[in-house]
Amino acid sequence: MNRLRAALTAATLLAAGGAPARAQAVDSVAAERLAARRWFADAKFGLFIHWGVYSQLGAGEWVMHNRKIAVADYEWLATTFNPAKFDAVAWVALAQRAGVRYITITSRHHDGFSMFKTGATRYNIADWTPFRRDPLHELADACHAAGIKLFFYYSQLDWHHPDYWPRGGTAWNNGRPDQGDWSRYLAFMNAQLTELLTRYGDVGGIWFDGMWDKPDAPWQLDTTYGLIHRLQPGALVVPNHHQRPRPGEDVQTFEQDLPGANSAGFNTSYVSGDLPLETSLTMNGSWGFNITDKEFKSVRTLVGYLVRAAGNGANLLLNIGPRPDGTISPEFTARLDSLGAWLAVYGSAIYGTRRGPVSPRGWGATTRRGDTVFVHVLDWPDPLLPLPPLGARIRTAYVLRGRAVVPVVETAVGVTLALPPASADEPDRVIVVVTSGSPASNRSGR
Ligand code: JFZ
Repeated sequence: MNRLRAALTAATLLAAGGAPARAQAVDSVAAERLAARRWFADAKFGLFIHWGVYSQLGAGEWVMHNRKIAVADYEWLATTFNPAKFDAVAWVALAQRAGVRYITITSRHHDGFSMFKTGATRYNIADWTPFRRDPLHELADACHAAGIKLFFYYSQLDWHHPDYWPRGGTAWNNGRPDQGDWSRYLAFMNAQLTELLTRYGDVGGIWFDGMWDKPDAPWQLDTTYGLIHRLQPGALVVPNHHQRPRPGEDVQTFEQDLPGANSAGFNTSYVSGDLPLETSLTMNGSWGFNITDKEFKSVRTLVGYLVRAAGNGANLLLNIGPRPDGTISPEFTARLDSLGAWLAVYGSAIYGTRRGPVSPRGWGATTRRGDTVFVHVLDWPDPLLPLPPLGARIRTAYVLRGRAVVPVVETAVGVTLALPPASADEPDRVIVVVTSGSPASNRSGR
């Protein structure tokens, strides 16, 4: 039945001169969502925030599982959570300085503790802790004032809720009853998602995680995705399930990997041809605050990830793990400030681009906007850079920083650029190549 429908859609598109690969993007997806997907593909850079009760132990967001903490003990820990220095306006000011277009924050992680005021459980920051405030509400207000979109990370896996039953692959004997009502759990999640999509103004989307704990459970995704799209037609569903995208989903996200690379071992090598893409990345080795993890990536490495993500047509969702008092450690803020300073000069080669005519290489990557191709040279020792044909004649080429003309040799077999000298303060030499027409190898859509 689905296959018949797909075949008919493809046939219609072919008759109309369209490409069958784009069938999913145009197949019954509301105009608001298609526009939101384009906005997302233009955005290119987001800030991921992992913050919760676990931050207090300074050992990452999986500490409840890793240390086999009992539900009752973790519940006590939650009663002491009081991030008195939390300042949503300061967080958003940092995000703005960094040049991110959106923030994705943990509304509820696997520990099951809700970081927002909810009527679905008392186990939430406003009702369970001395803090009493709703930090997500404050963050939503600050984001809206600054023109930054807010996405909510939402865990489908829950190590606390009694109705998360039967339990999944990460379960341990933590004091929960050996019974539960799965349909009640689904109703609980849908009730919370309804709150998140009706009380916080315009939401960028929901970033789902944890389904992989019980991949074959009856998640009833159609119901949940339908609810989201009904409540906010422009909200995107971003699933971190490490599988091929399903109907109702809007973005394919890759964890700790560029699209298709799968060095982490749990991503899929399949890359969607029509959905926008995203790569989530830790700045050190941890998502939640980890007090001993000092393995911070250098600014040069982070610029490289942003550029290679863009060269793959993907956004970079770069993570910070704020401290339990609500402050953000200087290792994070310094790197975000440096990335913002870099984007202030080179942002035109990142924002609003799609992947370029030459797929990412060892030396770097290409992006493009309209007739302009940006050649990002990250690592190349020689004065000349040979490229395959760009698919359109070159009108002019120049160095983005300083605008010096770049000599170009164009032949039938390719293009050679004469590069400016590398310098220690420039992680990415960007050559702006203006062509006389949209390069043939461009894909539209994402
Ligand atoms: C998931 C979360 O578990 C993690 O805490 C963090 O929020 C990250 C962004 O997303 O990470 C995963 C998910 C699945 C696997 C590994 C890490 N897996 O299946 O091996």
